[in-house]
Amino acid sequence: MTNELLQDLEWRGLLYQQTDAEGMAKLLDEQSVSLYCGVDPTADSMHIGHIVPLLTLRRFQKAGHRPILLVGGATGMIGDPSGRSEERQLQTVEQIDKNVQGIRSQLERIFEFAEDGNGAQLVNNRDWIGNINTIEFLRDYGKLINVNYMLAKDTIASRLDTGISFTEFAYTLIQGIDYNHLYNHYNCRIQVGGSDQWGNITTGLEVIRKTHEEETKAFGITIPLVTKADGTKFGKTAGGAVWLDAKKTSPYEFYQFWINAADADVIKYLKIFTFLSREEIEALAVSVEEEPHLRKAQKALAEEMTRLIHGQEALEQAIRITAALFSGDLKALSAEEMKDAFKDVPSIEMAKEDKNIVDLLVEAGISSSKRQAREDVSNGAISVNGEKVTDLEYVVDAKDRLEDAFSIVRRGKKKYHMVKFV
Ligand code: 629
Repeated sequence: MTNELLQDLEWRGLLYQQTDAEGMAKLLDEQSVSLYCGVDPTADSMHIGHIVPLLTLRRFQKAGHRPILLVGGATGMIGDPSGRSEERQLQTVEQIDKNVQGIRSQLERIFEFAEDGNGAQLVNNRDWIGNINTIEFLRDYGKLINVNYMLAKDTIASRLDTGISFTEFAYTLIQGIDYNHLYNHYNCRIQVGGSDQWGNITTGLEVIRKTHEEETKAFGITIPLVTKADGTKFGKTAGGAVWLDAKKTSPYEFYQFWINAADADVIKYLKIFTFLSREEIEALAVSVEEEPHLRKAQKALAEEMTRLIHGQEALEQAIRITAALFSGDLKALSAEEMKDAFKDVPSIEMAKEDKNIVDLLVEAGISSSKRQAREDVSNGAISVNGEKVTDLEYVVDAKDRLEDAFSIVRRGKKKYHMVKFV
């Protein structure tokens, strides 16, 4: 393979299946092309599992090709059965429209859009799928695809035992119509997706082939599933998926997710998710080998990713929270940052009234008895909002209630509690 872009994708481990590797390499050598990837609006935010093919599209864009981002306003009405063992719950149109908005705004942050050159373009398949009526669908498209051909697809075959509705069965054909539409109207030549999309991508190529008399030149590639060395599922934390929406996963949590990557995984993630060069990543690989305690690779990964998704300011905030938690010096943090940093620590509700520190420690269950509480305070083991409290007569009052609602109490080196005043 000589094509530079494809060589880079190969090195990054981003190529899984290809419909025609040679043909695509030749095409990319010859000209700049349009290519697409679709996202269904099943939630109002994407999560990090969605971005691998999208970032791959960005790599194509940096090499001079034109990305088309498709939001599935129509396909989202049905739901892709790929990789699912059960029928999906239909969503309301209102919900889907809301989700389309959310996804669109996230795509706008990852890509640069422009009507000309190789600027990214955003399309919604409801704009064309929504205009096809039932008879047209069955006559113009249904006839192109044999049921046997569809039954042989992994995602459908694997559902035959548990059952699949006609609706979900037909999904792959709708995605196929999309590719054909983009091939005809945008001269789109490549569809990219995760490995679960192989069946849908090849259906599209089938539709294109069958609706054109001349020889067609369209391709499909899939990207491998991101795996973890310890065998657990990538992209999940105790709190669930890692979302791009800052309201669902705060930039600090997002930063923490990446910084916690295992040594055995971090170089692979740098290759898949960042735009750092091969030289930079290889230098970081040496660092993981020779000075793993510095966690340089993890820091680079967390910085690149947080900056990409949330911007420089949010990255700096995440670094500030991380440093404050590490040193125990909370005074540098705003109330907002405190809330974010301590989202997962045990929280206790108490009545909003002024309270002696010893009583508070006992009542909140932070110290096991009054005697213990006195000892803790005298020993200097207790701090409120990062300020050490050694006076047994200290009263926790309005000045200690951040946003008039909570205080962070620390006992010992690392045991944090959030006391919520209600
Ligand atoms: C119409 C819809 C198209 C082309 C694609 C689509 C969406 C596709 C799908 N994709 C997943 C999704 O939306 O369901 N049928 O959640 C998801 N995708 C990103 C990757 C994926 C895939 O957005 O392709 O493999 C996850 O990594 O599951 O004309």
